[in-house]
Amino acid sequence: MSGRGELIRGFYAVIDTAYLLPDELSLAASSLLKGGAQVIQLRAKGLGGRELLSAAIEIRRLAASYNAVFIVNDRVDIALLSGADGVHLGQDDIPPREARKALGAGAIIGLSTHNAGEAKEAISRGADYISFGPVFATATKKDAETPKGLQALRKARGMTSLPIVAIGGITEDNMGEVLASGATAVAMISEVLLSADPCKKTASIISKINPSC
Ligand code: TZP
Ligand code: MG
Repeated sequence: MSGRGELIRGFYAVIDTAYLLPDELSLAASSLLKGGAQVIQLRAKGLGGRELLSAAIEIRRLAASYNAVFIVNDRVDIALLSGADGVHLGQDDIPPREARKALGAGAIIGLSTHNAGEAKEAISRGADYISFGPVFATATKKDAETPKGLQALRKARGMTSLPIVAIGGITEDNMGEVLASGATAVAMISEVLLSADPCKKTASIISKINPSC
């Protein structure tokens, strides 16, 4: 393993147009970064290239100022043009090896997986980390597969040495059992973006993952 995915651990923050308007994206990113997020993904299904690029450039700038990793969901072109640290790809998106040709050897490339077989082949497909899910039921991703559960997460853990970002229905309350089941990081969208104070919510999640004493 190359180790490019080593920075993907703990809390994996996602800024998502499922809950935010385009002009709310950078303020939300700034709240989560202020709360201590060390990894931030921009997930903006359906946003046009022009608006998406402008949000990505702004979030790239914010993430850099907090020394955080910035990942763009789906779009290799937007990752390249915004100077992101990497891209997160679905099973049917541009293959990781092709994405690396565009983004360079140092890019962090994530691949979505949903079962042990996909987790197993992710290294040979050139991924630096995988996501696994949905672990639990989610209302955020309308076309999400049926929930996989913690047993399937443990099985995926046994199939790969890559960092695993667990996603789907994860909350501050259930993240402990998700991490105990082998996840390297937990991604939460609605739990944070729909909370009364996303900055404080992020800080609280992070303090539970990395207790300071
Ligand atoms: N992929 C699998 S589930 C999901 C994605 C993008 C959505 C997770 O959102 P939430 O609100 O944390 O359940
Ligand atoms: Mg995708």
